[in-house]
Amino acid sequence: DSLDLGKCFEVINNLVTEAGQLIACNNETRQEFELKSGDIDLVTQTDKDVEKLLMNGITKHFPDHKFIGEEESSGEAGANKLTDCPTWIIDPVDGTMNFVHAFPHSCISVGLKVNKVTEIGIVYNPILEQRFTARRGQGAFYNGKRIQVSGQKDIKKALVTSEFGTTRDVEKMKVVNENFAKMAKEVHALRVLGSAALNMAMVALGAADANYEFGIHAWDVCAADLIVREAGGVVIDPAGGEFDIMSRRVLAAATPELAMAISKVLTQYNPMPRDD
Ligand code: LIP
Repeated sequence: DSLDLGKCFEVINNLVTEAGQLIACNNETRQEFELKSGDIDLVTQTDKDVEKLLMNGITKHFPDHKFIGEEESSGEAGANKLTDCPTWIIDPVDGTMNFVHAFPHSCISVGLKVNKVTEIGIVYNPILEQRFTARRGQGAFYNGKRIQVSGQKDIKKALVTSEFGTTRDVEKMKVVNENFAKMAKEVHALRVLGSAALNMAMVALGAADANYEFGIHAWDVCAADLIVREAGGVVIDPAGGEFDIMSRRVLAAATPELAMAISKVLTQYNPMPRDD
């Protein structure tokens, strides 16, 4: 029987509103965290609680749906293999470091893939009440209003975002710093705000013109990839090829011209292992 995507959207839109309360209200416990892959890769009880609330809520309505989640992920090779089954790709708190510091720029990021195609994307910052939504073929929205990318083609006039990432690995940091130095010479402005999903949402909104990052995960970018494309933007691999959600590399831009101009400037990096 066919999947009712309208119902899927309604269910997840309500669930992120509910889960958002856990993020917006957790001022007392927000500073407590555990380390994941290293000393700047954090997880809080809120990450776990939000993920549980979303997964339980989805399972109640759609018992046969699958999940790929940031905290759910076992880290085993193949654990995140994407199949044709409806699969919810979830980051319960994207921007956990911001959350821990009360920097009000964190979000829930949820994408739904069916037959490996993203049908629904929601990026929701409950602290500032910023909700970005998209359904495939139906446009992108910010708090219910249709949005569009800036249309910027000129790298010299572009506001570009990226991140330092969640590892201090020496090789990785070398490339990150090299790219910041190179980009700073080319672009109008370079910004580092601490959430991969919100960086891309800002491209969809037309507030930023592009975002790139090496080291992101599928759950950081699944929802925002659809939101950017539905807002008229492009999402590609930083080397210029097709975007691969499991490759841990992303370049989102307002136009293909800008994406290619940035791609040419970037020193490329291939984070290992892949997400799948
Ligand atoms: C992180 C982002 C961070 C980015 C990392 C990672 P987390 O997500 O917020 O800005 O650099 O690649 O995606 O760990 O906070 O969910």
